[in-house]
Amino acid sequence: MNVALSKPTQYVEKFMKDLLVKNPAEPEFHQAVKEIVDSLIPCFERNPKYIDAMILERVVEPDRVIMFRVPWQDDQNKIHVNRAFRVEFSNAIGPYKGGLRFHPTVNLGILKFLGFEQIFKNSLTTLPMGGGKGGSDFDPKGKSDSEVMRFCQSLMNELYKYIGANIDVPAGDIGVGAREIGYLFGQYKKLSGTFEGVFTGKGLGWGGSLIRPEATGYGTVYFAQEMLATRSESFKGKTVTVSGSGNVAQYAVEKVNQLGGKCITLSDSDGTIYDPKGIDAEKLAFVMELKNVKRGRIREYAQKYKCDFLEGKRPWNIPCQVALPCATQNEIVTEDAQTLVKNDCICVAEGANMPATIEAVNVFLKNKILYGPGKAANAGGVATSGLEMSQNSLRLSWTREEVDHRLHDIMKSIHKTCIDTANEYGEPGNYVLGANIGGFVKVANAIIDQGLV
Ligand code: NDP
Ligand code: 2IT
Repeated sequence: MNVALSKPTQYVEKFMKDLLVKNPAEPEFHQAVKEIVDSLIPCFERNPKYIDAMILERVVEPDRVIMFRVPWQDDQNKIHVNRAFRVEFSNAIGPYKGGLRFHPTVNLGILKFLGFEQIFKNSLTTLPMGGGKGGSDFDPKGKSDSEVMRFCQSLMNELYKYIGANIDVPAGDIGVGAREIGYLFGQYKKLSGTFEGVFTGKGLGWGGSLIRPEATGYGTVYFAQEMLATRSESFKGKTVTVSGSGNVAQYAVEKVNQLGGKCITLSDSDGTIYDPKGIDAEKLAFVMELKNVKRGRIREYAQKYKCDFLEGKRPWNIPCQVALPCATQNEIVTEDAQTLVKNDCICVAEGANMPATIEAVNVFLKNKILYGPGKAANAGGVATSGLEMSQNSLRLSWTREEVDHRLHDIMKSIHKTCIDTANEYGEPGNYVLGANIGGFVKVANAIIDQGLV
């Protein structure tokens, strides 16, 4: 017998159909929107005002998308042209805020997925930040420092018109770290003639915040710690698999080590290293030097520490109790999720943005393992960016302990929002529903309060 669909369900189905027609060829954006709107159905059932005010239709349309050419010259004077974007998605609750990604796969659909997620992630942090994202299909791999500098300067020659401390505040993401932020900020300063908190992730000597480099990885582990505590578990003695070997992965490993867990994998786009003895502090220092200074490949770890390198593979076949995906989107597909569950993994916390496909997420939810979606679990990075903005406004800098304490409190508060919201909607332990409704309501109410703009 066909059960009649309730009005919000029909509304969301129609909404998704229209979104696909209106935004063709943006599969990652479709995926991010679908994940959110499906879990908003119970919220719409209780609050039809959000349907009447057409909040979804308004919030999936970015305030604006800026797309531009970035011409630059390599060290042999050859000319290259890349494409860059800034998606200024929503400033309902604060200035646009979100990272810049430099990776050859970057396109508008990927940046729209990231910008859309960012709106609700930033809302969850409790801090006043809107959502945005940007980046370029530039590939920093194999480029000299001067090539990266010229590229960043050329990009900023256009981007500077659209950003500002109270307008839009970019930061790092894949391929954009301390070096790139330095060059981008320098050119912004040169063009605008102002020294202002227009970027986060700045150098510690020129307005950056202590703990910002660590914040996403630490925050993800703090969030996982809270999830584990709901089942009277902790990191102590746990075996942990981590993907990626960049900023987020490195500091996730550091925090897991501090909490008594053992990380046995790291990866990059070439493959995975599997070190059953664990990546201890000394080995992690080697990874940081390898990745951040020498800009080498993770396979060199396997050569140095005589462990396995799984060419072209991700870490999810290796048994673990906790999995921390910290590389990129859609790196966990259905079979990976099934393998993790089969191997008795009890907790997945996403350091990366949307690392699991919708089908993989459903495997986690169905099997009731602790699953922390990125917009909650990795919000510590942008939350600490928010703390950097506060310090810049105050013209003060807080100590390492102070910032770490605030970060830890924010992660606990995000966890509580997820748990409380999931309970309120009769879905205890469903962090997807908790994060999506928890993040959405504040933004939706702000949009209504501020009128039709
Ligand atoms: P980094 O550039 O420092 O590191 C990225 C890592 O992921 C590298 O090991 C990289 O390997 C790997 N990777 C990137 N793209 C791919 C791909 N297509 N396939 C396989 N491996 C890939 O970036 P971050 O650590 O900053 O970012 C990692 C994730 O965390 C991203 O999803 C990002 O959006 C998210 N995030 C980052 C935050 C931050 O503050 N930095 C905040 C919140 C989320 P390789 O070197 O081979 O490319
Ligand atoms: O995805 C993310 O939250 C980030 N890349 C960090 C954004 C920020 O503004 O710090």
